[in-house]
Amino acid sequence: MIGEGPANTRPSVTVFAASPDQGRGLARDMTVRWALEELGRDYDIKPVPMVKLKSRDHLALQPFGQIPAYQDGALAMFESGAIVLHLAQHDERLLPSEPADRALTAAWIFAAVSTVEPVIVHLETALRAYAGETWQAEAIRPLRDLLNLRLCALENHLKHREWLGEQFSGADILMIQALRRLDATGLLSPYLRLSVYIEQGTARPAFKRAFAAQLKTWEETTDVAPTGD
Ligand code: GTB
Repeated sequence: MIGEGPANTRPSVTVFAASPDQGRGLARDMTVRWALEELGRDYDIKPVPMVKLKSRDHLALQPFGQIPAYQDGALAMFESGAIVLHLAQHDERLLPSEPADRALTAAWIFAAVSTVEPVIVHLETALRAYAGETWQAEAIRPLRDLLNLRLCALENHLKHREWLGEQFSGADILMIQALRRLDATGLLSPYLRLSVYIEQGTARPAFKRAFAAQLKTWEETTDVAPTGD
């Protein structure tokens, strides 16, 4: 543990009451759950029904009306990347203490959320929006090209190393979760090293515990009718 870490408090994470990913662990609460599991921290979940996402109460926690939001004692924050960084800052298991490694790992955290993930999300959005259109392939070409640039760069970076930095870190959690969103698209198939990288991450006991927990949430929690703000 480095510096003033989270004490003996029990954090909570907002999650979809009924995730549209149907338990595939693709919604971003999975990222936070995985980080917490790597640290062996217990946590509560707060399921939010879809109709409550834009309620005043939830907007006070997450200004964009999204999940996840994170609370720990007096601390309340949002953005999965920032939450992982917050958790990692206090623990070498997710962010090394050696200054150069630490700075580079932080760079990879930002690369995951700002250089790689947005391209994946924009492509997903375009695939959905243009589904069934004869011109879909042409319309998404610029996004596919950009995605391939990003994936080639990552494939090359990982060619001779196990993880993004010198050790497994919060950056790998964020990057692997972003890449997992491509699973069903087939777009990862030319990238053999990236496929193995995802397998390495998802084989970790902490990933498996987080995955099982979010699946249980999906199986057990039903979305409920609105009751007003
Ligand atoms: N930048 C924010 C962060 O990293 O925390 C983005 C948060 C975000 O996009 N949250 C999504 C959300 O709350 C859920 S994770 N959306 C509701 C809204 O915006 O109103 C994204 C997601 C949703 C569904 C699937 N799926 O079905 O496979 C995968 C990922």
